[in-house]
Amino acid sequence: MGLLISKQFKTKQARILMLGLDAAGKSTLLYKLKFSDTEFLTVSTIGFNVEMLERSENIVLTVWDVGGQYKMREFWPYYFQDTDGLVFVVDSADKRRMEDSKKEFERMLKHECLKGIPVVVMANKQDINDALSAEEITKRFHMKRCCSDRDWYVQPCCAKTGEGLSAAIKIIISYVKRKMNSKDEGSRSDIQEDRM
Ligand SMILES: Nc1nc2c(ncn2[C@@H]2O[C@H](COP(=O)(O)OP(=O)(O)OP(=O)(O)O)[C@@H](O)[C@H]2O)c(=O)[nH]1
Ligand SMILES: [Mg+2]
Repeated sequence: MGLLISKQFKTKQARILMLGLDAAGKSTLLYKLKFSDTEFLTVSTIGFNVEMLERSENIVLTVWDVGGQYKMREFWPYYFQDTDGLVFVVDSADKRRMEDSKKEFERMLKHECLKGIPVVVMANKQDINDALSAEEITKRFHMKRCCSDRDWYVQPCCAKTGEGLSAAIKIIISYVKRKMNSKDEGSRSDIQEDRM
């Protein structure tokens, strides 16, 4: 019984994959969450950054921030395996590349490894005057249609000031926990069926 209880409350590890076009604000967002600082960031990411975040008592997030430059995108699938949650960052003020961003988003979701994996889209750079709203990005990305097989949310944010980031992390944690719990229940019922 003691063993059962301690297993149930054991800290979980979740792998979060953060993608989006170059200059969307992924690294800014990661370092704002990790260090509350973004001033030292000056270059585009070649390869990836990875940081561990502890935002909840019983879950630790390992966040992978992979470079979004055109040449880097062909390597994105190498990071897909064992992903528990997706964060897709959009520069809401970059209307010229909104369609590119949507195409990369759709391509990512279609990948077998990411089937059913929850996603939070970060409608970043809301501090810029004519940035598209989260509602507008929800429409342009056809979220209801292309995410019908998973939990999803579009969070307005500003990675520079940190506004909206904690809310997004709370949402991704709740989705990831729900997915993990449903997997646990699935495997428990498999064991029961095997026994019968
Ligand atoms: N105004 C504004 N600028 C932002 C915001 N977030 C990021 N930026 C700026 O956008 C630029 C690109 O940010 P990065 O975090 O390097 O973008 P990235 O998505 O990591 O880009 P890659 O590494 O090339 O994939 C930087 O100049 C940031 O200061 C924001 O919320 N508002
Ligand atoms: Mg970066």
